[in-house]
Amino acid sequence: MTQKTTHLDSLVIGAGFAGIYMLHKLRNELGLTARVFDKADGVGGTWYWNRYPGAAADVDSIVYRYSFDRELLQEWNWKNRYATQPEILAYLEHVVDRHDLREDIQLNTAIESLAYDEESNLWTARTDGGEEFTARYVVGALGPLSTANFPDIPGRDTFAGPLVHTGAWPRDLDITGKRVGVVGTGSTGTQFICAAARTATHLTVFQRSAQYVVPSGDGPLSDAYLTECRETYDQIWDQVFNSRVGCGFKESEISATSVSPAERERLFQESWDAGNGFRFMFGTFSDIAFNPAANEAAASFIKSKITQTVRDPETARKLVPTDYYAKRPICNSGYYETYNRDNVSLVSTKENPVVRITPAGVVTEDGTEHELDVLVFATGYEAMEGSYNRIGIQGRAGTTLRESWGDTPSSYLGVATHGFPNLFMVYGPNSVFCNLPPGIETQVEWISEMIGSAQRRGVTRIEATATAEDEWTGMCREMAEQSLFAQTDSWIFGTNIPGRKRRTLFYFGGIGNYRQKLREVAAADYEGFTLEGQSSLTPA
Ligand code: NA7
Repeated sequence: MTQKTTHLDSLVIGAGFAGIYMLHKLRNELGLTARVFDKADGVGGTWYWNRYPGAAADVDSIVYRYSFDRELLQEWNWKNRYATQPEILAYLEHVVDRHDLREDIQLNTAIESLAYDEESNLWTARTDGGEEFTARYVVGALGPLSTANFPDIPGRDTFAGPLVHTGAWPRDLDITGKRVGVVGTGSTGTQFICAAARTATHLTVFQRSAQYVVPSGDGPLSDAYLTECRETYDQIWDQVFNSRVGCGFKESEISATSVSPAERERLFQESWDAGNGFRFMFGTFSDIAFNPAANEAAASFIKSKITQTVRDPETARKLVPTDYYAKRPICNSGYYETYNRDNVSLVSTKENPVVRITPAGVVTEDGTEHELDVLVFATGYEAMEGSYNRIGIQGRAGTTLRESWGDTPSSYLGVATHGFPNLFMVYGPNSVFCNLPPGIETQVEWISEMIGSAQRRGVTRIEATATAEDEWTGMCREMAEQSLFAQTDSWIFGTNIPGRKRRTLFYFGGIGNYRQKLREVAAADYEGFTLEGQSSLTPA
């Protein structure tokens, strides 16, 4: 049987924040034929899959959105300081309809393989439904956190009730009146814990590492505040795009060790009262993530809040973290207070490890069988390379991306990797560590400008050089090593996955500097890329 192959100018994988905007750029602005593929039956990416109770953004909603559609900034208002999953999904659906993108989004379709052919200079994509597409440009908008880390605990498949990962929460799963267990206390787990405690009969938390959690300060946004934001959006985005973490607050420029202990306490308390994890880490002092003494001051403040809040001393002891305050900062409404509820219990799996899962629940080393109706894994993701390694991607000379990356995934500028011409990534390895919507917008715009420039000049092959990629990777590594983040285990360095070698997965220089670097590379005629060829987009 002859396989029918459909040719597109460009093909995008993933229909989340990145893929939706990429389609708009490629099709509506550059005039290319383009199609987005997503294995889900709806758009939204992360916000499609993460339907667990309590799922919400923990960056202020006024900047957890696209900035490019200036009219939409005036029309779409969030209700609360933080947007919930259903609200963000509704927003993304609205953007898709507003820009007439739906007809070029093919849902229920996973791309299983991608292969580059040097002669034709085209990528061939095969789907799980047996379809075949060719395209000059491929953009991976796969989401840095989309491949679930699902620990292989003995007996995992024997559990009698629903056993779910938060990143694939079933639409019909209601935990009201159930005995629920949750493994994992990252930003997902802590959100889930606060919400689940309110509806479950009993919630058992299996905690591996205690977390530093600060209040979110969530609440309704007043009309006056929303009006002010609508009137000042130009300034708001200007600040976001020239900042470090892009979360919409003024970042501190003073060292925690340059002020008196009383002043430090005052600023920590002020930030604690205002709420938000990024703000507490980057808005109070400039050096919490870098200077051990500054970090210790912030950590002590949070630890004192834990022991003041949690009534049972043994529970409080387990909740007090022992490592640096140097993971992705977390905030929530009433996290520590949740442990004062009669229906919540905490198991420290460092002290009392989980040994197996049975049909009835979870057995810990002390012999206790924790009986459960629902078992939830909030155990995070195989960050960055996980989603790319799931697709068989073959570049030049048949080399696979998996082989090329080995145990150190890398890229040039977070957007391209040597040996894989015309393949771009939104949030590939060593992209900027910041609020994701502005980070994503930055990359989508830059990639589409580069493709647009290639189109105008008759360039048909764009490829990162090995040297540029090595330099970028080395620089990201050196920068990360100056941060205390490098001294804790988390998905930011790939060390949440057992047996993984520590690797740097982010550029820690801030979104402002990152954008500056992108501007410089573009101004130097895409320095670090080779640009070749003179042919039309449509294959003969
Ligand atoms: P995270 O931040 O990776 O958190 C995962 C949690 O699961 C964390 O508490 C882990 O403990 C725990 N974990 C992971 N594997 C295991 C095993 N095998 N046993 C017990 N506990 C385990 O994922 P999230 O989904 O919360 O957040 C990911 C990002 O999504 C977040 O940063 C936001 O940007 C959005 P650990 O701390 O590693 O000891």
